[in-house]
Amino acid sequence: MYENEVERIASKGSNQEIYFELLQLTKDIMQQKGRIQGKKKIYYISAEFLIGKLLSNNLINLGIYGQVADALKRHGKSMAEIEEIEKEPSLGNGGLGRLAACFLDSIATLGLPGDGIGLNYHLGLFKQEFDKNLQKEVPNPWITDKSWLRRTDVSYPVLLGGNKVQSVMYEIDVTGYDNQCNTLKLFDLDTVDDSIVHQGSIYFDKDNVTKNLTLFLYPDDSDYQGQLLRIYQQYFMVSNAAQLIIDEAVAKGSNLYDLPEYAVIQINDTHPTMVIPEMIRLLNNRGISMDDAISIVSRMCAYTNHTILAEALEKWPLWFLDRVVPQLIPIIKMLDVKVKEKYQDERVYIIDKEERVHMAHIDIHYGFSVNGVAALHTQILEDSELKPFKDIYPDKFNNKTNGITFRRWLLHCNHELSDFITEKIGAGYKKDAAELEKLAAAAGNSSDLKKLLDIKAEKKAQFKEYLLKKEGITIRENSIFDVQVKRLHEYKRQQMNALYIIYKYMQIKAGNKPKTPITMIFGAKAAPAYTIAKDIIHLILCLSEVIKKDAEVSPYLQVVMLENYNVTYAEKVIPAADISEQISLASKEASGTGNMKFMLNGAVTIGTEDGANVEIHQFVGDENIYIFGESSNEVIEHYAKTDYSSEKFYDNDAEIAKLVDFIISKEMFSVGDKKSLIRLYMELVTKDWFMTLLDIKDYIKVKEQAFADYENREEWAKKMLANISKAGFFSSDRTIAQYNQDIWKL
Ligand code: 26Q
Repeated sequence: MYENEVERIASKGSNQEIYFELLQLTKDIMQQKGRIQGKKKIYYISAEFLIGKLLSNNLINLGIYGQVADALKRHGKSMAEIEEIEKEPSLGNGGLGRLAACFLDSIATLGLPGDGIGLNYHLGLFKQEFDKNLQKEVPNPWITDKSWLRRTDVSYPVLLGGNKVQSVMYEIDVTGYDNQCNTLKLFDLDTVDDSIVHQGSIYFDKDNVTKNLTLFLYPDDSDYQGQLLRIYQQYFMVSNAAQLIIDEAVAKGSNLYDLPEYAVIQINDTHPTMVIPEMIRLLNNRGISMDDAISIVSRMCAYTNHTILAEALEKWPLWFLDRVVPQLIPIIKMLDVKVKEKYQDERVYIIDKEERVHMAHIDIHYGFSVNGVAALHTQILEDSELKPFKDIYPDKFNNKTNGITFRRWLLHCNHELSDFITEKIGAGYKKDAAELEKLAAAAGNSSDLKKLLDIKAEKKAQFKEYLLKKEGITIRENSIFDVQVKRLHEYKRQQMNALYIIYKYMQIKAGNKPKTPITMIFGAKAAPAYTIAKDIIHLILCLSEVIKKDAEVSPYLQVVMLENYNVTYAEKVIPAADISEQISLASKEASGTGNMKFMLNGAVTIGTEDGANVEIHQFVGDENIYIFGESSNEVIEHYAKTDYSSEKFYDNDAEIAKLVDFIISKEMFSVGDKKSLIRLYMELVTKDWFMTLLDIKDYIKVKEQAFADYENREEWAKKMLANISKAGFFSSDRTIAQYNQDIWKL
């Protein structure tokens, strides 16, 4: 099928032309494929869908990637060049948004009727540029004339602060792997004015909501600036969602009382929580009593929690909500009164003493399911963070360990490895990831292990080329690639990795040279208002420069901070990694999903017992992972007793002090901003909220062990193999099958 068409397109002159014709062809094929049908449908509502570029992914899922790639090759082109034309839609911050995108792929692949509902941000997450070793944020538009978006004539009235606006719905088709299509529905307003965003700045008039509602995606820390607009966005998203869900159910024959037989809503963190009062309000407007409306909605909504950081749990002041969504206030107050009538425990109230609305509490009381995203995370929710709720509703709580789509994170980004796996165990693992287990037995001999190392070497060489072309940076392809890529956050502890670099620098200076040179690779965006996170980026960039300029050290150690790390960059760097850094303070990383992507691509993890690392550890066993640091229980106890003092570690341990002092050394001041370096130094010595100094020594120890082990190439290849063959559990197909089995019941 499509041979002639593909051939015609591949023979076009410019990459531009080829890309846009392939885009159109792919869209046409998806349109013809037909929708996944069924009485009951899952609506995955999320403020973020970090979908990444779609061309290759869609071609793979449609089963014509190979055909297109071959045709291009015959005409002297490569898929990689064509992909360069596509702009990445960065409609998410990080893990939560990327998870939503992986889930859409798996929902369609499993043939389940399910759509994503979100917002059509005109600018994705800011584009990061480095200037004088500092992060700068630049606007990041992604919508071009021809794109994956399809404008529909679906439109709903939404009340925004007393004014009625009319929405417009766009769609992006989501094709399952070897299956039919679902859609991602993104709502927007025609009145939004892109010209408000001036080049070089992301500041704009925050008051004119109809002009800027969907202009940009909020960064994941809230600087309490422009929060009203964030609430407007959330309400706009869920009001559209609720109207769409009701319309679709009614069209299928629902009398509204039986709505839960037609629709189930997964609430992705608390960002879409207002769908609960909004849905109640809409049903009530259609003549259904309040009590019936509450009962109907409560049987439709399920909530996923993605964080235990208290400061990240959404609590909006009541007067704030009153300004933006006055129509919801009576309903929220009524929901709160019902809770207060039943339970005398302040910790479970929706509206607290200070008149703040706890969004998660609405979800837990008025939804039928609450899940965490990794075993440890769910355990912590049940035992401490949400314990009062667990006591009231023991049966609502459940765990759904995150997963990733193997189509993007193996077949697409590492076809060398997936071809090798197919050769060894057949193609069954592409639809049933559990089959990857077979690889351990099928590929254990020396020549197979050698092949694994060769594939890794090939991916490292490819990445070296990419980096050179993209950023003009040259790295040694024979060095160890040690990679930490994720959002910049103190709890993820990039600063601890930086302290290790200082340690290694000093070691090399003292004559202890590593056998194999080391390349430390970072990629991370810091939220624009998160000062310490930006200071950490500055620290890493300064270290990179100091080391580069030092002729004694630079042959053995190189530090690279990738500019504008995003999904596209992840697809290039993860397959090239030898070592995966997953070093969050135990108890703080809900799950992590990068950890799974690295594992699947044969990197070995250095990590704490946190999030899904715990499960990765259980699967691969002690020999195939490097675990260090205090346990989550110990950490939780430190917080409870407030007995951790970084100052003590600093004062009592000269080796630690030496590392930290280097941040404010004359070497660093010669390339960096004194104020920023001193601020970070002070933070580490006097606060260190995420306990870097607690774990640093243990971290250095296991890292040294990992680098020593790397020298025995065959033994290392066995670790790689163990990681790949145990990765099957972390397929999002498994995760989604469990969501469906336990929660959605489609
Ligand atoms: C909230 C209010 C105002 C503005 C922004 C936000 C906001 C936006 C995004 C708060 C949080 C986020 C993103 C959170 C996130 O990505 N969490 C990650 O979710 C992953 C998927 O479950 C987990 O693997 C990670 O451990 C978790 O950190």
